[in-house]
Amino acid sequence: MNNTAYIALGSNIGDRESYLRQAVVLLHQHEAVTVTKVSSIYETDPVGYEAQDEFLNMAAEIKTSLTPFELLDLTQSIESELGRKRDIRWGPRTADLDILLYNRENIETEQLIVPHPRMYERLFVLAPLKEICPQVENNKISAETNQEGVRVWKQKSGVDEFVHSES
Ligand code: A4P
Ligand code: MG
Repeated sequence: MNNTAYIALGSNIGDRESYLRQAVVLLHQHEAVTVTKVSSIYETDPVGYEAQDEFLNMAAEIKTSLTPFELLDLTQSIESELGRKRDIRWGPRTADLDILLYNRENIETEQLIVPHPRMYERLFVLAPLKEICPQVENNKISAETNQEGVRVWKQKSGVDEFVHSES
């Protein structure tokens, strides 16, 4: 478990908070992953496609012995496990998990790009990430980062609390 990675989580259909919690539980349940920090949950206006509902977004810090590509397999299998419960083709997804950072590695392949290419333009990624990741400083939230459309929806807690809290 000697690698540190940060994952962005987003959901904009169904019980959004429940999907975020389930995704964190599924990450943590993997034998090679420990979730060490979770951010607050933010409610955010959709970026990109306008005709969709508001998102809940958050970030999680993990320790892992998985390689970046193994981690991508895991995040994609969690997305499909949670997505399978709904059947909206082309619709917004129940759970989106993006790998933001993996140690300080730079990876550029067709399958995986780390740091995530659009993270520094997106306040819905940076606001939660900044709470839990010392690498991300305020000065990285640049003039190009749109400051609007991102509000704290539920305050940060510990991982155990986050996973067990029902409300
Ligand atoms: N991929 C490459 N690098 C990575 C990485 N670091 N992490 C590849 C995860 N995947 C990575 O992703 C498409 C492909 O990207 C994968 O097959 C993988 O090999 P996807 O998750 O299947 O598709 P996507 O999420 O629709 O595409 P993308 O480009 O990740 O979309 P975005 O940019 O994440 O946009 N507005 C708000 N407020 N909040 C949101 O969370 N999310 C989106 C999705 C749009 N607007 C939003 C939000
Ligand atoms: Mg994605």
